[in-house]
Amino acid sequence: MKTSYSLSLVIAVCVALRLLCSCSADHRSYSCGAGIAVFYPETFDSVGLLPSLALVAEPARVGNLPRRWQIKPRFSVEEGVNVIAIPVGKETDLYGTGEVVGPLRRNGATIATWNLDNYVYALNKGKNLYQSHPWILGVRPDGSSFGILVDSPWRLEITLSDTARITTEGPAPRVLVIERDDPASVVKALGDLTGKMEMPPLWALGFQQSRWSYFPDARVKEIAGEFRKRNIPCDVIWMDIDYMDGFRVFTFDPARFPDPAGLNAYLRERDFKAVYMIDPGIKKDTLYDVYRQGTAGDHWVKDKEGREFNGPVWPGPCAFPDFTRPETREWWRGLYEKFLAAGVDGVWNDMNEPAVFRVESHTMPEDNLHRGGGGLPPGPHARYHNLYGMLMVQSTREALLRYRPDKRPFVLSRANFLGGQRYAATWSGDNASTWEHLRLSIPMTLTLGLSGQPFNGADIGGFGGSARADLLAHWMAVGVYYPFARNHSVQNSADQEPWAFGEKVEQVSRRAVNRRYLLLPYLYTLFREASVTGLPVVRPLFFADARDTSLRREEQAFLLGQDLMVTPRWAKNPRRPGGAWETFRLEEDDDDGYQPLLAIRPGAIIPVNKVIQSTADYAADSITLLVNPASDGSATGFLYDDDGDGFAYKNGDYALHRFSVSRREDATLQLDVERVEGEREARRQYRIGLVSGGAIIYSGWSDAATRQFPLPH
Ligand code: MIG
Repeated sequence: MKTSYSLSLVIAVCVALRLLCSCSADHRSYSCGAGIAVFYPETFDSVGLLPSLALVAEPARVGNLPRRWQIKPRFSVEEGVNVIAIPVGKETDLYGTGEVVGPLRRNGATIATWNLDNYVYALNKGKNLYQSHPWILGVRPDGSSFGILVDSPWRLEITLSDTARITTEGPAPRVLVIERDDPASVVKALGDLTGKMEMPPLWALGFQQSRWSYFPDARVKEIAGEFRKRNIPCDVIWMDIDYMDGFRVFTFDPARFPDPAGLNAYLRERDFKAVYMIDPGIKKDTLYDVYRQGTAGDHWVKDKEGREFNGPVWPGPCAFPDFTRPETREWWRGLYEKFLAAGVDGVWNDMNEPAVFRVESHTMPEDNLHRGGGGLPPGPHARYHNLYGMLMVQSTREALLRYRPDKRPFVLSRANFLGGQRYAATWSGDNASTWEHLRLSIPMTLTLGLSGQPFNGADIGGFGGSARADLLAHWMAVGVYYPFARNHSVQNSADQEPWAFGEKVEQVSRRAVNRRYLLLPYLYTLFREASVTGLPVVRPLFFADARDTSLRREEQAFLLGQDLMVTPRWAKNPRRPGGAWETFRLEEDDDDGYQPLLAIRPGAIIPVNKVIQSTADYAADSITLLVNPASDGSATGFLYDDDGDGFAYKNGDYALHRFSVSRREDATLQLDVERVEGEREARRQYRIGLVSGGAIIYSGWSDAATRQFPLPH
């Protein structure tokens, strides 16, 4: 009697302990880093979801879920559909969700993750475009912030409300949650989890000119010539689809582009780079060498019966490389060898959602088969659809690295996935030449930055339809602040080069592009910061003060880095962060009613250069430091400097300089320059441009590391 009593007591205690243990040490949710937790659904289909191509590493358990962890996903199944409900709080402002149409603040919005060729964003109300980012950034009234990463490449629907709701017909995914004190720290943590943009070549930060398409080669030369003749700085000319021989990728039209190497050399001599388009659809043509190789190597995506899948794109019926296969990616890399040897500087991967014509889905069937390999399991297209573009640009980037090991790759991709900033820059696809899309481009570039992709921009002037003079002028004036700044337009539209609408628009455009090149030292420093920290290049105004809730909806004015505020001329009642931001002009005569207002943060120093016609002339040897001293007279700023290309910077051949300005008792400003990182030596002179009352008051030049400048009155 006594024995059995104590035995059942022991059993009861054991059961209770086990229960306790499983509560505090739940195998389904745990900490995987400081302020980062992962939550698994009860049944987790690792074959359907792993390996994660969004994350750079598997989230390893470092401890139990901290007590009082706020954001906890709840998993359930409703009518066969997996549902995740995540209470995020009534007062929280929600952002992120990547490349979609809509306002910066995304409360109340529903988006879908399903890469879609979405001409002028007309399909599906713009709920899904070319790229997918299953990622939410939440900012609470006190500025404390969180991030929610739904680690699934399958189609999701995400509704942003007090309780965020995610549904998927794919397997129930795990969810990672980041907790930080402010939104910038959350975005940095996203960069740690999903990787960062590698440092691009400096030329990719220059202004770029494109259209569908410049041909023949004489027209390309003419466009390049116009830029130089008119003194409008420009770094890159883009070759769209018509350079190809009958839309066969990796070929050149023998009549229109008989001598691509000659054309590229011509451009290079005039300090232009040449970027060429490559699409994934391979023309089904048994005389076409790439198609023959792909067939011989069994590289094509299969239909559900296991036969070669064909779908129409530009060249007519096409086969599509199965980029989930390591052998196929290796073959794809190899195709670039000869192509790059023609002097191609960068690659533009388009149509890689993948886009397929004449079907309602605009893509291939979801039950097409991908074979995987090298750790990726075989799976239906539904599993790999959102990863198709990412896998394509990964191998494109690797090809550039392989065949031009001394150059930094530049790849632009239309489709991609969360984490895809590791491989390619992006643009927001086929926008329209409308005022609405000009305005929309700002929340879109901000949102992509908040979703891990710093290197992005919209087609300046708009793609679909024809721009009008005034629209182009305003678009040039604002577009030069996109991290990726390229004018591009659809075929058969009115010309929209900066000079296409006459003298006035040309003058506005020249001033705008001049401003971008003047700001290049600052911009390049921001790209360096983005590549190291994952912070965006353009940032929403609320980054200036995460606790000022009045900034949370501002999507006309924005920040370039931390120190420069850009306010378009058409902004209606734009908000301003607190503090003595100073508005200034970069060039004496640049107030034409189009150029955005620029303002410098109190306590900031912004390094600017002189106007140059391309980055080939960039020499950070005479730098003007724009200074807006804080109330105590102090200011700080940074300048990153390296070769502008290549990888010597990875071995110390770079410099990060810190500038500090302080006010001295004798009413002079003292400038101290200190190299805080890197070993690169530079002979450089500086002057101070004190920003005051809308004007800039310049000191003389000095090359001393410490120097006093008289305080102007
Ligand atoms: O079906 O290559 O978004 O920038 O000019 C259109 C032609 C295919 C779509 C891209 C656009 C490009 C166009 N491409």
